[in-house]
Amino acid sequence: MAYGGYSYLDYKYVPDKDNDFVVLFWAKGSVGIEKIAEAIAAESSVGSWTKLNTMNDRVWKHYRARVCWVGKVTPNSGFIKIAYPLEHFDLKNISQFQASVLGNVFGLKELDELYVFDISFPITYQRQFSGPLKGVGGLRRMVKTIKSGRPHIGTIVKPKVGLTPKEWAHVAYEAYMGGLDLVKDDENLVDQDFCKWKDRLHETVKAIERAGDETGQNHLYSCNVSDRYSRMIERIDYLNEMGLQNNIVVMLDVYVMGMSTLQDVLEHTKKYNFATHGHRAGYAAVNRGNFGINFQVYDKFYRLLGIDQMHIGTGVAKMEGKPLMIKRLHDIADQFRLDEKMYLGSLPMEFAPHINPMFSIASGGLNAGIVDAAIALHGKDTILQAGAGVHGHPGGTRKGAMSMRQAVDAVMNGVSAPEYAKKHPELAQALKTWGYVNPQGVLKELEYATKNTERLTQIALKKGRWKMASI
Ligand code: RUB
Repeated sequence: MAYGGYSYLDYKYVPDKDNDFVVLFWAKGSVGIEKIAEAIAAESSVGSWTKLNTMNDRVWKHYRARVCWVGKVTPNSGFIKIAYPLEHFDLKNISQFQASVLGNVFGLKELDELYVFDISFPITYQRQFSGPLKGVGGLRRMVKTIKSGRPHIGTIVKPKVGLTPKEWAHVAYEAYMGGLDLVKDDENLVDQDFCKWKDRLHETVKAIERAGDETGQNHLYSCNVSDRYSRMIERIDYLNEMGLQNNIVVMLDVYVMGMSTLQDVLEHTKKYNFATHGHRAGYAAVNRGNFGINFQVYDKFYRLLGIDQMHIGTGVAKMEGKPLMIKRLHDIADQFRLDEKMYLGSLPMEFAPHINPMFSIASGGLNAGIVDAAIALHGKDTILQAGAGVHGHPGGTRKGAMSMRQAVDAVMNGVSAPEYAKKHPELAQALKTWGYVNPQGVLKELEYATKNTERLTQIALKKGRWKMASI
C-alpha cells in the first residue's frame, strides 16, 4: 500500500507523549480506507500525489507523518490515528500547525467525509503556551465564591443588538440587583452606531458601581472588544487606563478572529492582568457537517492560549452538543489528565502542569427550569448564562435574574427546583413559564456511558461516526 510512491502505514509505531502529536480522524471516500489514511498523512506532512525526486532519507526519517492505527468500518470508511513528530512543525506558529494538519487534507477529492475528532498535544509543544492567567480560581476570587463553590451566574443582555448604552446598562443593573455575578455583551455587539462601545462601557461601569453599593458584591462585565487586531489593542489599552481589572472580563469572539490573532491579543490582556471570556460563535460551521473539526480541538487550544472563561454549550438546551461531548469539553477545561475513559472519539492527553484550568460557560437557551440538569452535567465549577431565560421572565429582568439565582441556591441546598419554588415565587414563575427539566435524564445518560465505554467504542467501530453516542 502506498500513496504518491511512499507508504505511511506504520501500525507498530507507538507515539511518544512528549514529542508526538496524534490526530484522530474519521474519513470516508472513493478509495480504500488505508489509501485514504496514506493520502492524509502524505498531504499533511512530506508527500504529494506522486513520487518526488527531491525526497531524501533525512526528510523521510524526521518529518513524515505515520499512520499508526486504522479502525476500518467499511472498506472505504473508518477511524484513523496519525502521529506527527515535533520537528515537523514551526512550534511557535499556530497558523503553520493549522495549515499542516487541518489544511489541504480537507480538499482531497477522493474524500466524501473527513472529520478531525481530536488532537493530543505533546508536553514539549505545550511549553510554548502560558495558559489561563486567572482560570477558575482567579475568577472565583474576583466574585468571592471560593468558599461557597457555587456556579457563577450571568446573563447576555437581550435584545442581542439595538439597545442604547443607557438602556443596555439599565438592564445590566437590574440583572446585578437580581443576584447575578456577570453581565455580558452578545457576540454581535461591539461598537455599532446605536450603542458605541465606550458609551456602553461608561454607562455599565456606573451600573456596576451603583449595584455594588447596594449589594456589597463585586460584579463583572464581559465586554466585547472583538474587531481587527489594532482596534482590540486600543480597547484593551483603554480598559487598562480606566483601571477596570477588577470588574471587566475582556470578551473575545475567539473563533472568528483566528488563533494567531487571539494569541497576540491574550499576551496583551495578560500584560495588563485582565481576565478573558471566549465566545465561540462560528465554530459550528466546521463542527457539524461531513467535513469538519470537533470543538474539543479548539477548546484545547483556547486553554493552552489562556482564555479564562470559555463557552462550551449546555448539553441540555438550545445549542448542539450531546451531554457526553459537553462532559468531555469540561474535562478539557478543568483536568490535567484526559483519559480515554469514555469511548472512541477522544484521545488521552496530559496538560503541562503550568497550564491552569479554564472556567467553562454553559450558555444558550438556559432558564431556571434547566439549572438542575445543567449542574448535574457541568458540576458546580461552571458559569451558567441565561439571556432570554432572564429577560423573557414574565416579571422582567430583575425577577428573571432572581429565578436563576434561586435555582442555583436550590441545588446548593440539595433541594430540587420545584421544591424550592414553593417558597420562591420568581422561580415558581419561571418553572410555570418554561417547565422543568429533570436532571435524571442527563445523569442516566452519563452513567450509561461510563459503564459501557467498551460497548460504545464497538458501536462506533461497527457503525461509524454518525452512530456515535457523543456527536
Ligand atoms: C445565549 C446566546 C449565546 C449562546 C452561544 O442566549 O445567544 O450567544 O450562548 O452558544 P440565550 P454557545 O440564553 O437567550 O439563548 O455558548 O453554545 O457557544
